[in-house]
Amino acid sequence: MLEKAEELKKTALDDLQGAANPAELNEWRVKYLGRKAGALTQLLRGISQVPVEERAAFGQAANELKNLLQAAYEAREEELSRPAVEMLKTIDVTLPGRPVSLGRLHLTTQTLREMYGIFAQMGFQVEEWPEVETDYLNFELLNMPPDHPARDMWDTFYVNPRVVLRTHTSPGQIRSMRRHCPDPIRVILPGKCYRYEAVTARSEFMFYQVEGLAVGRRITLADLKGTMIDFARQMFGADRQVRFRCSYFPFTEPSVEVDMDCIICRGEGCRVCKHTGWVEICGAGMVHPQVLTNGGYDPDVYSGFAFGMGPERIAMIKHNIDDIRLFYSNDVRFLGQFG
Ligand code: FA5
Repeated sequence: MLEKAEELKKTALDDLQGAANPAELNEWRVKYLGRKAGALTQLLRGISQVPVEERAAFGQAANELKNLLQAAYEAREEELSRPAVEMLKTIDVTLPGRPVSLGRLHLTTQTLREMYGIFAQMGFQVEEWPEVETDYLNFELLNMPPDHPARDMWDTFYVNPRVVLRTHTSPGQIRSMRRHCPDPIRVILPGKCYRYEAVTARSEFMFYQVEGLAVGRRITLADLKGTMIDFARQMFGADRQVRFRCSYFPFTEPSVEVDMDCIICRGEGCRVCKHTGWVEICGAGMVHPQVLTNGGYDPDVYSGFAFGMGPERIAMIKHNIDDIRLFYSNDVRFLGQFG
């Protein structure tokens, strides 16, 4: 038995040198020092086979072996943890941490959310409609039958002869009216629009619009005016001046363009406002009686106003950005400046 103990000592110590990490060290501990099935325990269980006169010597040898293995185990454990301790000494834990770079919301998203917040205070809810739209809704139900000259106002991407990438969010007016009729409506309809037109500093082929629509009894142009003034003052500052210019859209009557005094030059005239003192913020008007009818509302009972704004243009005015192409060219040096 004493030879067995000697043999165990040798293999255990050899094995211990092979344990190269804490997991292997633990395996070693279980294998040799484990209380239930460890090799040392197995050896001690064999004491009954040792002649009585040799038991005391065997017991003492087994005990010494146990202490030796335990000490060897602890020494190896200390040895293995040393590199980590050494490494810790080379780290200056008093240094400030490296900043984690976080993404941020795109300027268009920020602007849209700001607009939603302002219109929500006025009772407008957000509703979204498809970007791929039928020609019927994009044009026909908005008073532009095939070959109507006003279609030229929107250079169109056709998916097929009956389906277009919507050129504006105005078809959402019909969709919302048909959804809510005969209830009163106060909604904003944001989304992407597409136009087959040359990309310039002011125009993209893909851009956002926020359509607004209010339908009910006794809604007048004064309501539209109040809504636009309130929006301009909340978005750009309390002293903003707003003016309405006559315009033409086939789906509104009367139609207007809404301008705001230039926030850069305060009406004096500068490059941003092309020296007019005013910048356009949207197209708008009273919903045409035929469009109300197409949406299911009786124009003798109901009236409504609608507007269509470009959030990129709103952001350009607000942040003095002179080129819309910066929005979607994915240059983080530009995008990182906002928010
Ligand atoms: C329209 O699209 C009308 N549907 C607006 C409307 C709605 C009128 C409801 C009456 C009632 P317009 O083409 O002017 O109108 O576009 C509206 C706004 O979209 C513009 O003022 C501008 O801010 C934005 N916009 C238009 N084209 C572009 C473009 N290519 N790039 C960026 N923004 C654009």
